[in-house]
Amino acid sequence: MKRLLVYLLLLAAVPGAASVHPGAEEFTRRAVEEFGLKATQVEAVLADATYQQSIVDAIRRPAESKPWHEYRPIFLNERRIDGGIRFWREHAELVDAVAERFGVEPQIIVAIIGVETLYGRITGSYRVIDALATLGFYYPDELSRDRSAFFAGELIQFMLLGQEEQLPLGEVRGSYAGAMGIGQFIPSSYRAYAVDFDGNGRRDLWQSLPDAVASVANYLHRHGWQPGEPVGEPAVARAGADPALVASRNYKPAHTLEALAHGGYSAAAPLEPDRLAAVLRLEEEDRHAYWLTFDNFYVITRYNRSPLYAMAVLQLSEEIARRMRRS
Ligand SMILES: [Ca+2]
Repeated sequence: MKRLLVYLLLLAAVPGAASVHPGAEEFTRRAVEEFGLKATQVEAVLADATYQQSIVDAIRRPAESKPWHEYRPIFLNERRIDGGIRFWREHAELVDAVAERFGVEPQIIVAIIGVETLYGRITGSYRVIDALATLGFYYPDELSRDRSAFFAGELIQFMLLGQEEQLPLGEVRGSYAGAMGIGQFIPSSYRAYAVDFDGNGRRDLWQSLPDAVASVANYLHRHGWQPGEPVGEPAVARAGADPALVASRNYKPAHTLEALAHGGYSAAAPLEPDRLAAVLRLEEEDRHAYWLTFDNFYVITRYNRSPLYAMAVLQLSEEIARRMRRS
């Protein structure tokens, strides 16, 4: 007991108590040397950040690991479709102004906000410092890819963002992965792509709908969105179609439609044979469904790398737009 007390006293005497998280010392050195943060500030954030088992549990079972036929109904349902129509109508002036200004179809902007947060209703209840520290310092070993460095980097970005936007870091809330606000921006994206659209001098992705909606559109615009260009088209795979042409992980279009048709995949819609596309294969209950996806689809995967996510955005946007035209 006495030995423990001495140890605790020693620990308290060590400046910064860098042992709060495994690797915290190296993290702090990097934050200070490479990013110019103050050591005392970094240490205060690390001391405040708390490991959360529920965050580790959540990263172990992301929705994106489901097959398409289970993933689709999470986003393609009446609640989310109706919600999108209501959101668009209620904020039509803003949505249309942003669509025009950034050159992104309004239904795509609405659908992303719908998939991310049910139109701003669910923006996440984890403290962002807990989310990023838990995944940055305690990323579960058994997952195929170790993304701890990514999340530790985002924690540094979050501290920089806090300085720039005067955020009370310990109070900011977001998803289990540290995504924030109506459009769920991770800190590096917030810093790089968030815009102040209401002109009050701050980029506020929680309280300012103009900032949040414009930031989603700006993100897509800056990643190369081309208005009026196709996103994806249902395709038919003939018997013996080349499975090596099916994309995995990277949906950057790499083959011409002509080459894909030669390999067994063709779209029902008439499109230029030299247009580049990727082949997406989706797991339906009893078969595979195929799509040809284009550059704009790839841009949506820059928002969230899962092709299921991008397909949900595409289908939700089309359904919302279809019903808006009808009404
Ligand atoms: Ca603003």
